[in-house]
Amino acid sequence: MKLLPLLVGFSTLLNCFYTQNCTKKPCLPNAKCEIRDGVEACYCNMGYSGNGVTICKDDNECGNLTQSCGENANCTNTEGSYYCMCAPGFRSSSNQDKFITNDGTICIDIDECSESVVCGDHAVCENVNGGYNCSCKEGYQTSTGKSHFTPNDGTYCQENVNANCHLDNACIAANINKTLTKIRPIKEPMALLQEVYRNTLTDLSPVDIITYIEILAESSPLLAYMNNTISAKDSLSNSTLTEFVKTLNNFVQKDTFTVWDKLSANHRITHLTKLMHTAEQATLRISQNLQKTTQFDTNSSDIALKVFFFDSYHMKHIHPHMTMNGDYIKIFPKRKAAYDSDGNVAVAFLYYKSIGPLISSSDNLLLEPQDYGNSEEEERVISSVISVSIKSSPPTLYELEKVTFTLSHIK
Ligand SMILES: [Ca+2]
Ligand SMILES: [Ca+2]
Repeated sequence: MKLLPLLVGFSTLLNCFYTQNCTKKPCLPNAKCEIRDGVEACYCNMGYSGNGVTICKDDNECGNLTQSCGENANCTNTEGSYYCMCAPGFRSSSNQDKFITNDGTICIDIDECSESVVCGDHAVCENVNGGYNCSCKEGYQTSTGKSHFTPNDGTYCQENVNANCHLDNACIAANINKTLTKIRPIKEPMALLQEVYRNTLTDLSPVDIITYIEILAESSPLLAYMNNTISAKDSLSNSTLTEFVKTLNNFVQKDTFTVWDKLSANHRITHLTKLMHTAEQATLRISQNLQKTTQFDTNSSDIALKVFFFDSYHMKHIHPHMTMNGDYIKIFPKRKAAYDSDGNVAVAFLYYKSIGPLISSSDNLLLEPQDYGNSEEEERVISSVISVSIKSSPPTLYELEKVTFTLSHIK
């Protein structure tokens, strides 16, 4: 189609100098009699093709090439001609609705957000190429459940009940029950953990955090469930522990601190404590499924777990400890005259890299320490947090003499 303007010029030239009446044949109305290269004949007008005498058929300029009008434009064929128009969501650079190929016109995205579209109350508008999206502001959700909408599709933004109900115990309880009903049918530990992981990966609200901590706490006994016929209990225990740590990490990694910050210090410390307690219980329970003496490690970005499992015959030779980023913890069992009872021991160390600020008694945990002045009652944890939990069977098999910690300051 790049040839078109050139052809128009050429044709005009011919019209000026060579138009004559044909002596032998009558030409069709959309043809002219001309002498070209010394030959007198009927020639179809620009935009038509044929012999000029019996046929002059419209050229379909739009059909010859794809995108003959350029990007983001549509081509319309007409009798003897054609025109281009910008696609919906675009406007022509010349401000003329119609244009032809290569006349310098391009189609530019319309910024609906700044020009015309209002997404409605509690909504934000995002301009995109060829269109725009409306979505709800934080704390609001669409009435239709869609993530994006356009103003005329009947969707509007309403208050997100879940995001704001952390101050209301009845609302939290209702949300926990609703989620439990959805999750209870999942009986297989890995599937359950994967479901919680998926639901806590992004876009957590304060009530999500509370709800899923409750779910984990309630499911903690189930996480250790293994069908007795399972022969590979060791490897299943290891993969359950890995999945568990990966899921826990969703709750305590630094991205979630803005969500935790929306809870009062009391709520925050209560639920975080519940999470840590659940982590200890669940890791011990899962570890007790191990069949042979084991030392197992798993890490996520903000949590590490180290598990020791051994029987009374190996007890003398196992020294449970954990070293992580310069922090160190070791436990010492009571010396006994003889390790003569049969039984086994599970020890689980959990290392939380970043949760120090979450344990702060300040209601504004995201403030830097120097920003909240000289409030002397303020308590802040300035190291990572390590816990150790022990379960022996029988319970008297492994009693502690002492625990030693070395923790470095967070810089
Ligand atoms: Ca045409
Ligand atoms: Ca746009």
